Formats: sequence, structure tokens, C-alpha cells
Amino acid sequence: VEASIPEELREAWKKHSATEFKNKDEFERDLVRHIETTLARSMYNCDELAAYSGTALAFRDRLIIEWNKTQQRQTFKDQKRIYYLSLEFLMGRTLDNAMLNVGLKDAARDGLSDLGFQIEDVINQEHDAALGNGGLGRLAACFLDSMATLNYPAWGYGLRYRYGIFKQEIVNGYQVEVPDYWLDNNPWEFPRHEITVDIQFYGNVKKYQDESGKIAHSWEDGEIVQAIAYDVPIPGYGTKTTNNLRLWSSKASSGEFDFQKFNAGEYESAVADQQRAETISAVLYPNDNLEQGKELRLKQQYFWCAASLFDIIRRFKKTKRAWGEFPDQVAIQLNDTHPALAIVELQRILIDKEGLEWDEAWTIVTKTFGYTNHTVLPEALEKWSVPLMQNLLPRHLQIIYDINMFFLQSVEKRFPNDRDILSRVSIIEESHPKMVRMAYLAIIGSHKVNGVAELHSDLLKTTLFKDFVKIYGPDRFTNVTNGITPRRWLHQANPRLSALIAEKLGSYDFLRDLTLLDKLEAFVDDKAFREEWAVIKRENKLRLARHIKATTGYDVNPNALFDVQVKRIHEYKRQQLNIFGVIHRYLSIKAMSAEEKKKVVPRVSIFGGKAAPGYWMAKTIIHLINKVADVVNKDPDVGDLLKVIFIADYNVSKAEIICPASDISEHISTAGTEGSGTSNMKFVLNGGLIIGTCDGANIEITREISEQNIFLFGNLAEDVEELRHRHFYGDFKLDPHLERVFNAIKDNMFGDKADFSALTSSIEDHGDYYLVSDDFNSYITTHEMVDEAFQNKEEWLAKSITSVARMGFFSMDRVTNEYADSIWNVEPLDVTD
Ligand code: GPU
Repeated sequence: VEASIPEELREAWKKHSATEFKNKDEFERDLVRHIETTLARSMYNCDELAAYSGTALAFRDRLIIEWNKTQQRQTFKDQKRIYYLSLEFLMGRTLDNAMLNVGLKDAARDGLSDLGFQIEDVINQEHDAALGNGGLGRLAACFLDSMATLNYPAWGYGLRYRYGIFKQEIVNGYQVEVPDYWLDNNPWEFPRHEITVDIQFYGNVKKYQDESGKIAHSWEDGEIVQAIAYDVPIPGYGTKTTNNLRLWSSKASSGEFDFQKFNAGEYESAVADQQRAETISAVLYPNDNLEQGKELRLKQQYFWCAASLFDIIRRFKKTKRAWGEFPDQVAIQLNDTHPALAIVELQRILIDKEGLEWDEAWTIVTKTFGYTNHTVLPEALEKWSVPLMQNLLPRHLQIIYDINMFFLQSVEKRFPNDRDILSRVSIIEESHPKMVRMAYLAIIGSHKVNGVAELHSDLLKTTLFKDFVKIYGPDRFTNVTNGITPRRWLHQANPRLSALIAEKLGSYDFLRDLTLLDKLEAFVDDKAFREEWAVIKRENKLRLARHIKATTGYDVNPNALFDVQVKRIHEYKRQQLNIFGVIHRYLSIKAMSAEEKKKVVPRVSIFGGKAAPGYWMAKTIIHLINKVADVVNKDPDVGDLLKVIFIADYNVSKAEIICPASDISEHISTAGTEGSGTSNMKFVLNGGLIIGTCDGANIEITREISEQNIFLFGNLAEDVEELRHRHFYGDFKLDPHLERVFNAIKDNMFGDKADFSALTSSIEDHGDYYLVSDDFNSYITTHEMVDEAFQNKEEWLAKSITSVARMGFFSMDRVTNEYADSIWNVEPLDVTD
């Protein structure tokens, strides 16, 4: 049905078209109206949560008006759009970001104050939207912010999980997972009950002859689950562009199947079906850099890919263009291999439903997709068992086999004398059971494959995907070094530093062009400026100290060196190296005379991060950190010289408090294991220095800010294989300082040594895969250099300011433009034209 209002009636609409508040008074009017009507509250029962909801609704009105205009404009202009497919969007809070992007935070502050509320308290009522695990999910969220800010017509597509990443509680030093039910009181989503897609699972494939006598396939029977769209508006900073994030929620299809059951009196079983369908979008898998091969996860992947593609194709079809133009209208970016089934689904639709020839369809598919790889860790590379896929997606498995056959034929033609290459590059791994290698499918089905930092992209080309470089040539493989949005990670997290920079540079333009920060370098020697810089860091440390006091009960000295490592807990990220270093420091202090202690630079070692619920070694590391904290923090021999803090439930909104408060942060993965890392960038952009290995984006950070301004240590990626090999053949000697640390643990200094034996023996007895012992000496001596440098306050400040001035390269906007030019071939669109 045509839903458009006839021309002659449109004047009446226009007269009453919704308007946006533009100042404090109008904001107050909208806020009070929402509190009194939408929320059914009044001045007699308005708590901070209601004030939050009212404020959010007032800003939401604005966003949705701009969202509507943006969508109309983008549809009318009909340019190529970007579709970013990601199973994770780690958005964090929305209200503060919306206020800043729209540019009305001051109006809101004053308005709230008139009505009896403090804006900070109101902002703090919001629950994080934590639909992601770590860096991969946060990168997707930074993309959305940047694409809107740069006026790209772009949609995010994801799943609307009922439960995001779990909340972490620490009980007796152990991580306990608590479900995160985040949807109550979430004003930022719009259910689109009219936008639904039926998604098929299981069933079987029928071969038949079509009218022209051609062999065709149809996928029949099985079960149908319904996808319902929920839209989240994504405002850009300082622009009218408001893009869309569409999240799919699963529901039982209201088809005949159910009615038959109801009619047959099988009410309970009909409800069970309902629940089974809703399970698909119920929970985010809480693994970071790990794939478990569970059927429900594959269901999630197909459900989301199929719904998103149906939606994209429906939009394309409205333009009545020929299929050949599809890649000129649509760029789909695959955030890791999680959406790789979209490649197969598009091919299926084109050949089975739209009647295109295989080759014609496949050309369209490969021109449409780009694939971003985020890791070289083998345990993170997705493989799906063939029998599992055969059962769940029988037609897709056939198409994968066909894609593979055509691909292997072409490889065989090009390399007739290399028999081995075929089994090495086959999408199907000939194991028991056979497995579908999703990364290979993603490479073969895309026109560009990129890594996320230079070292990582080089490793992809020389190791994991080496054969594919030989087959396709080097042009299919590229690097786009990650970045972060300066809106959230500077302006929102560190408003005072942002204001100081704006004052020096004469405007906030650096938030749209971060390379302008280089003008700050002229002020490095400006005494008053340095002093203000130092004051802001101190206030940020005080803010974190208050959070630590409130959540752990511990007092920390704000003059101490704040040393922070916050990220997912993983052996490759080496929080164990850090806590062993802390124990080393503790033992050293314990052995000192009163005189020697006077020379010690006081430290607060701050940890935060979640372990995957089934990752025992990571949980052991958390346990050890908390046990060390218990002992160290109560030891009168140590006092203020050392404190150990574990901040529970690290998430985006906590990162916004933590990043601006660090003096030094740790990015200490075993060389060659971290794809990029993005918190390294967040810390440096907030005036913290970093200690790190030559890994991921640390290398490019060093290049930008210079070696003088970073503390690098440890073995290089090129030497890792050799060292592991040597350990394997028995050539392993535990570092003597680390031995002293292990002896303390084994003396039950931090509770029962048995609790930590898996951790120490992974190093002593099982090959030290992550080279903790090899890097230990270099690590602790580099920390001594950190202490030394921190005592020279002026030089430390100069390093801090210089580093921030040179961070322009790490803006997400640079990243977005690189993808747009080298992968998507899309142009921005000014929605006010
Ligand atoms: N990353 Br694979 C995740 O956060 N989760 C994952 O499952 C995989 C990768 C991270 C990388 O570990 C990190 O180095 C990178 O900066 C980030 O993706 C964004 O590219």
C-alpha cells in the first residue's frame, strides 16, 4: 500500500511538522512536557532517573527529526551507501554524546539546573549499551560516529541482544558474571514493528527445471523465525546528518505453523517454540578473540545477515536499477568473519531468487563486499563444522562448495604444478568433521581485505593469507590502521582538556580535523599552559580516585604515578606480566631500608577488564590481581608507595573516567599478537604516556610521537617464533626476578598457591607461549625508567603535550576516509543541500 500523503493534503502536515528545541527555554519546555506526559510524572515525584529519561526524550525528539530528514535526503539523492555489518556495537552511553554532537549541552546544563538537577548526575543515570566485548565492538561504534560526522550515507546492522556483555562482580577475589538487562528505560531505540523479515532455517534443497529448462534450486520447509527491526539514531558531530543503526530482534513467526498448534490445543509447545525463536537474539557471546563453534552462534550470524541483506536489497529494488548497478549503490563491510555468510546469502538470492547466472552474480558479490580481519590468533579464526552447516543451512553449504570448486579450479589453472596449494587454500578443511574456513570464504568473496595496523596487515600477508597474496596479487590486501573518535574519547571524556586545547587553538575545529592538534606543539614551553595541563591531569586523577574510593573503599594518593591496564583479560595481552611486575615491586619495597624507601616513586597499579566466563586462565589472573591487592594495600611496610586496584565491571563509561586519569598505561601484548589495540590511542590522546611492546598500533604511535615519548620494551615479533621453538626443545630458563616472584606466590603470600599453579606452570613447565619470562627483565627495567622520568615533572609534561599534539593520525575520521576511498568508493552527502 502506498503510504504517502497526497500532494493536496501536505500543507496541513507541514503546518504541524515537529520542531526542534533550539535554546534553554525550549529545552525546558520539552523536558517538562515529556516528564509530565510521556513519563506520567510531575515536580512532586521527579527523581534523577526521571530527569534523565525526560532529558533523553527531549534530545531524542531532536535526533529523530534530523534522522527523518537525513533519511529522506539520502533516499532522494540515491548515492552509494555504506553498510557496516557487525555482531558487536559497543556504544556506551548516548545522552552526553548526543548533547555534544547536537551542540546543546550548555542549554541542557542550564535548563536542568533551573529545574533542580545537576547535569552530571543526570548523565550518570544512563545504563551503558554494551552490545560488544572489547576493541572490535568499540571500533564499530567509533565508525558510526565518524561516518555520521563526515556525512557519509551509512547504516550499521547488528543484533538487538536482550542481554549485552555480562556485568562483572568481584566476590572474594573471583569474577562473578551477572546478566546485564539493559533494555528497561532505554529511550534510544525505535521498534519498527512494520519492518520484518522472515528468516528460514533447516529444511532441504529441491532441484527442479525452471521454465527455460535450466536446473534451479529451491530451499524448502524447515522453520521460519521473524526478524524485527529496531532503529537507533546516530548523530554526527556538528552536522545535521543523523544515520541509522538497525538492530534485529528475533520472534516466532506468526505463520500457520503456530496456529495449527494452538488449534490443536498445544499451547505449551507453541510457547516453547516462541521462546526458542526469541533465544536467537537473547544474548551476546561474551568471548573476545575466541570462537567456540556453537550452533546458536551460527544461527545468530545467519539470522542477522539474512535480515540485513533482505533490507538492503529491498531498498535497492525501490530504485528500479539493474542488478549490475548493485555494487555502485551498495558497499558492505564485514567486521571480521562473523558476517561472512552474507556473501553466500547474496549469491543465493541472486541465483536462486533473481535468476542471475552464476558468474554475473559472483561479480556483483565480490564487488560489494570488503572484509576486515582483526586478529592472527588461531583460536579466534572462525571455522564451522560442515555437518552443522549442512543441517542448519543446506542450500548455503551447497553454494559454499560451488564457490570453492570454481575458486580451486582457477587456482589449479594458475599453479598446475603446485598440488599442495589446493588443500591449503580450500574453503573446506579436510578434517573430521570437515570445517568451513570462514576467513577464506571472506577473502574469496571480497574485493578488499584489510588488517587494522601495519604490523598486523604485514603478518596477514606473510603468514595467514600468504597463499592468497600469491593467487590474487598484493592489491586485494591492504592496511587501514585503526583510530578512535575524538568526540567521545577527548571532548566527552576529558572536557577540560578539550576546552584548554580549544582555547589555545582558537576553536574546537580539531574535533573535526584532529591533525590541527599539531599546533599545540608551539605551546610546549609555555609555562602557564603547562601548569594548566598539569592541573587538568590532577583533577582527572582525583575524579578516578573518588571512583576508586566509592567502589573499592581504598584511598589512593593522587600524587602517585597512576599506572593503568584496562582491557579484556587475555594471556596474549599479558596482565600476568603486569601483576608479576607489581609483585616484584612489592618484594623490592619490602626489602628496603627506611632510607631507601624515601627514593621510591609512589605508584597506583590499576587493572580492569572482563574474562570470558569459560576462560579459566584469565579468571585466575583476575583472582591473583585481587589477592595481591588484598595483601599489598593492607601492608603497613608499603603504605602509599604501592597500591593495587582492580576496578570491577570495566566498560565504556568507566573507560571515559579512567583514560583521562592515567600517567602511564600498559599495552604489553606479546609482539605479533595484538591486531592494533585502540585504548593505546585513547590514553595518549588524553595526555598519558605508555609502556608497550613493539606490537599492533604501538608501532605507528611511536612513529608519530617519536621514540623519546614512549617506553618500549621486549622481544620483537620477528623473534617470537624462534623463542617459542627453543622453549619447546627445553631451552628455557626462568628469569631470576620472576623466579623470586614465583617463590613468593609459592610461599602462599597471596593465599593458597594452588589457586595460581596453572598460571605459574604455564610459564615454568609448559613452554611460556606468551614469553612472559623472556620479556620480564626488559619490562621491569623499563618500569624503572618510567619512575625516573616521572620525577622530572617538567620533562614529563613536555612529553605528554608533545604526544597529544602528534596524535592527529589516530582520528577515526582518517580511518573512515581511507575506507571510503580505498575500499568503499563512496562520497559524502550534505543533507542540508
Ligand atoms: N578484537 Br578477532 C576484538 O576486540 N575481539 C575479537 O574477537 C577480535 C579482535 C580486537 C583486536 O584484538 C584489537 O587488537 C583491535 O584493535 C580491535 O579488535 C579492533 O580492530
